Amino acid sequence: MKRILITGALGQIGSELTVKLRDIYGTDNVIATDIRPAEGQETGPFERLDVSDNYKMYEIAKKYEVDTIMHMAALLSATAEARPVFAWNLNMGGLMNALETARELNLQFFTPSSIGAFGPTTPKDNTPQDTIQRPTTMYGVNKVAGELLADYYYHKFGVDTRGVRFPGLISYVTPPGGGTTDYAVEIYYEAIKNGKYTSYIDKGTYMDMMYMPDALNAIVDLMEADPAKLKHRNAFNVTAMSFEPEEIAAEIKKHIPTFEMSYAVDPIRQGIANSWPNSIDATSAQEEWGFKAKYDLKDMTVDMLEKLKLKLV
Ligand code: AKB
Repeated sequence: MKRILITGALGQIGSELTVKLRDIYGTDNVIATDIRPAEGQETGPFERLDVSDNYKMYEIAKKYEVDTIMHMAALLSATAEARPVFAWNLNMGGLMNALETARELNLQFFTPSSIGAFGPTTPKDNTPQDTIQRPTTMYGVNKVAGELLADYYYHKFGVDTRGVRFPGLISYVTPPGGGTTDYAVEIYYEAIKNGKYTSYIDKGTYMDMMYMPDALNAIVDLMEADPAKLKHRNAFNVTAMSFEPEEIAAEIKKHIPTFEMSYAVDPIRQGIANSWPNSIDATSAQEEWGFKAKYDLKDMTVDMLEKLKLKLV
């Protein structure tokens, strides 16, 4: 049985991860924290925590006697590009505090990396697990540094650090904010609400994506995996699908035939997307801890539209 502290628990991943972990390990064994107030959304223990406050993070972890920390609080790629100094301080400072808390209290540790850890000189198709990582965004620089730091804490201090490189995550529960892949979430909301969507990512731009239930299973499976089988630990490539805007629009049209797609490309986010892979290779995750995604674009679209209709209409 685990007892887990989550940072960024009101964010896109954190909000659903909290519910999933409470289902598995029990409500009181999952301590949700966020810089924002929960405002009645709490489904169990909740504490306000700014991840740059190392003392408070340590105190909360100690008070609840957790054995695991899942550090989800971070700025996403587009926001980090707009505020690079703030992004460095928050993403790296928060990560260091979480790693230090894990070291001092001997906690198992998870934090997500991203396809953003790759850059324009990385092989674009079927991007290998171990390859060139020279990202050209602040977010990418943070993610590569984070992968290396987590490896360092494992090798130097024996902290049980684990992580994945998430692709764009799609969910009907909590919308993402400030990411480059967010278009693939917005498109479903707009399809239901207005029957049309203007994409800030251009046609022909392929990026990896995954449906949230698969992302949550990946976190749980990796954290439960036999450590003896893990050769990589930090930042396994994981993916479920790769598509470009025309393909997701075509899939939506199968259910909403009048759906219309147009384009107003945002040069900043398009530039970020152009620097990322078209598709990544998840073989190491499959071999080392049995990663497998259930949802492809077709199944995800059916589920997203069904759930959003209930939520929005
Ligand atoms: C983003 O677009 O910034 C994130 C990511 C792929 O890490 N969704």
